[in-house]
Amino acid sequence: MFIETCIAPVNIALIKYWGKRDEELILPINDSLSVTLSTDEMCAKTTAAAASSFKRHIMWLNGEEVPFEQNPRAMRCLKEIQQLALAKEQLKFPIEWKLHIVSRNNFPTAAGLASSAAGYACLVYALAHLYGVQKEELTAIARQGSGSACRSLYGGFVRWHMGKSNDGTDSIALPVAPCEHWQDLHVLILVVNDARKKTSSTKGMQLAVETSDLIKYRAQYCVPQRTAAIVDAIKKHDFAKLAEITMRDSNQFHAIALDTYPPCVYMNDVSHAIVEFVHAFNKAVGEVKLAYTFDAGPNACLYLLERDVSIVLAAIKNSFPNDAEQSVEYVKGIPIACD
Ligand code: 2P0
Repeated sequence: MFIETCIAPVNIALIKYWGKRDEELILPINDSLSVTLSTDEMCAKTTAAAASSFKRHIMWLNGEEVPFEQNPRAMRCLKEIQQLALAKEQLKFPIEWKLHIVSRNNFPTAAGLASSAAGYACLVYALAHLYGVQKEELTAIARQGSGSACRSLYGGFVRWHMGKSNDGTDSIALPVAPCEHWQDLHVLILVVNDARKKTSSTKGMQLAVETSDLIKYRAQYCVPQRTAAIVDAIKKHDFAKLAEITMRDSNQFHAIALDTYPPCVYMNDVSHAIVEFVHAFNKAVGEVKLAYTFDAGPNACLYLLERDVSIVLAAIKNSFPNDAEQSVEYVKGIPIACD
C-alpha cells in the first residue's frame, strides 16, 4: 500500500471571485486575491491511500462516506494528477489501483466557513504526493475542484489570475507576497447566528452571471484596478488602503448578489450592524484600523493589525454582548499562514 497525508489552509478573499466564464473548467470572469489563514487554527487534513486490494475509490469526509466516483469535480482532479504522473513516468504503483481517501476539517463548527477551498486544495495536494507530482503544477488542478481552492496552495497573499485561454492553463494562483512580508496582519472571524438557507456559491454566481448587469461592470472596470491597487498596498504595508479596497469589494460583491434575479441575500441584520460598527470604530479612532469582508453568508472576517486586536475585541464585546439580540457567536484572532 502507498499512503500520504497532507494538510491545507483556509483562505479569505480580499478581492472576491464571483462568476465563471466556463462552468466545467471553473474559469472565472475576474482575478481574485486572498489571504491564507494559519493552519494552527483551521485546516483540512487528508490521507490518500492506494492499494491493489481496493475495489473502488472511496472517500470519507468528516467520518461519513461521500460520493467520489460520482463527483465529476473530484474525478477530474484525480484524472489530471494521474495524467501528470503518467506523462512524467513517475508512477510508484499501477494507475489502475483504487484509492481510499479520508478527509477532515478541523474548523470549529462555530466558524461556519465554507470548507471547499481547503478541502479541494488538500485533496489535490495529497493526490499529488501519492502520485509523485510536483507542487508548481497544482493550482490549475485544485481550481477544477473548487475555484477558490487554487488560492489555498500558497501561504501569505495569493492572487488567482483569471487567465485568457479557453483551456484554463493560464488560470492559476500565484503568490503575491509571503506571510513573512506582513506578519502583524491579523484576522478575526465573527460568527453570526443565521437560520436562513443560503444559495450555494456555485449556484449564486451562476445566477449572477445570467442575470446581473452589475457583475459585468465589476469584472471589466473595477476588479482590474482594484487588484493592482491592493497588490501595491500589500507591497507598501499600507493598511488603510488595503482595508478600504477590501471593504469596497465586499460591498460590491453583495450588491451583485442583490442585483441577481431572484436576489441572493447573504448578509443579515447582524452583518450590517458589523459593517456600521467597523465604520464607526474607524471614525472614532480617526484612521482606518479595521476592515470587514463577507463571503456567501452572514459571518464577518475582520482584518486588523496585531497591536489593535485587544482594543477591537473589547469594542466588539461591548457592541455585541453575548446576551444581546445582535450577538456574535465566536471571535478568534488568526494570524496569516507561513508555509
Ligand atoms: C471567494 N467565494 O473569492 C468568493 C467570495 C465566496 C464569496 O470563492 O463553484 O466555493 O466551487 O468554484 O470556490 C466560493 O466559491 O465556488 C468563493 P466553486 P467556490 O472566496
